[in-house]
Amino acid sequence: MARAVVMVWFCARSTCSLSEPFAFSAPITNTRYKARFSARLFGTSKSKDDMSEKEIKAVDIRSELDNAFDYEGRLPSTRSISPDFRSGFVGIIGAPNMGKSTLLNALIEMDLCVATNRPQTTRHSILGVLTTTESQLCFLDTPGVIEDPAYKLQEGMMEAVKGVLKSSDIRVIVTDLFSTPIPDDELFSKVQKSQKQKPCIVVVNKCDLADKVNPNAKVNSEEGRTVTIVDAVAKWRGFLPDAMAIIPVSASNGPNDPGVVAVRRLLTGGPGLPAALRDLGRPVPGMFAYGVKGLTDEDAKLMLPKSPPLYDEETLTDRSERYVKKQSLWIGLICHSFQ
Ligand SMILES: Nc1nc2c(ncn2[C@@H]2O[C@H](COP(=O)(O)OP(=O)(O)OP(=O)(O)O)[C@@H](O)[C@H]2O)c(=O)[nH]1
Ligand SMILES: [Mg+2]
Repeated sequence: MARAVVMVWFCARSTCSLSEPFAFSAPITNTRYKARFSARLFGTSKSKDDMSEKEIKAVDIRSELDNAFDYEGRLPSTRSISPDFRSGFVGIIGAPNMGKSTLLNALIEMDLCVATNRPQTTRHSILGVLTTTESQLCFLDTPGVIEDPAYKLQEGMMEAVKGVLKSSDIRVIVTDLFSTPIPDDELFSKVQKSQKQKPCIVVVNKCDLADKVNPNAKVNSEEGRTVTIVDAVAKWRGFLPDAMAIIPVSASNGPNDPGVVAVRRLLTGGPGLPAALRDLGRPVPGMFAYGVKGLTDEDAKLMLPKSPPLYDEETLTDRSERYVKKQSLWIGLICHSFQ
């Protein structure tokens, strides 16, 4: 219905512009053109009695459009929203192959993004929406950050990451048990510099592998690498002292992994964040910022701004149903071929 109204609106616009060409005396900017065009077309200063049938039709279509869409063309929610409702964008950022897409799928409990062991599987940012009764998280999965983009596609991918870094209200930095940031990485230093202004949490992923590596391997390991959860958390606390939390996670265990549950509750502002953190086992030193012993639902709520939902509560992604089906097929094929 909304699409049909838009079509009619465009037709009305083009008919008017063809039949009533403008006689502008001076070159005008696109903005001025639009302002004069819409003033002429919709004639806000005119009463309906002075309008032609075509103008009245245009005004009616415009008010129908205004009623159909909320700000920025998004569909308004039909349910009543509490004034304490929170919503915002959560950027999922990290080096290639850390498990960003696996984490997003686990957080929203949906196979939205393809996750493979091939680095740079994700090529553009993908939106996944999680709506609860009190908040809406708009997750943005991003391509893995690389130091020196070698070709145009990679440059574009890094631009996508920069965009997400800038526009997200919360940053989730995903690393794995073994990795530390690339020294002098431009994007990571941006995160470091703004960690006081923009809430950030670190996910130390692939913790299931902790039992499979020799803890003494760190003695001979190359500089910066960690192999235990304790070391990884301590190291990341050193890089990001103001990070709200550093959570050990095994994203490939799915939506009910205790780490995934803790991250979800932290981002939604509870309920039940302290219990979820307790379920992680004995607190690892450095999980919380210096001097902080634990986090409450109220602490977590401060991360997201108070705002009505940005998307209709039925929205799960900005991708089409066809895209999601294709992803599931891909995931199925990949799992099958590696069995
Ligand atoms: N063992 C283990 N493997 C994981 C975990 N999470 C993800 N993986 C695997 O790590 C690989 C990379 O996962 P992705 O989710 O595609 O990683 P990504 O960060 O999105 O990668 P890019 O999109 O290429 O940047 C896949 O083979 C996943 O199955 C985990 O918790 N444990
Ligand atoms: Mg990915």
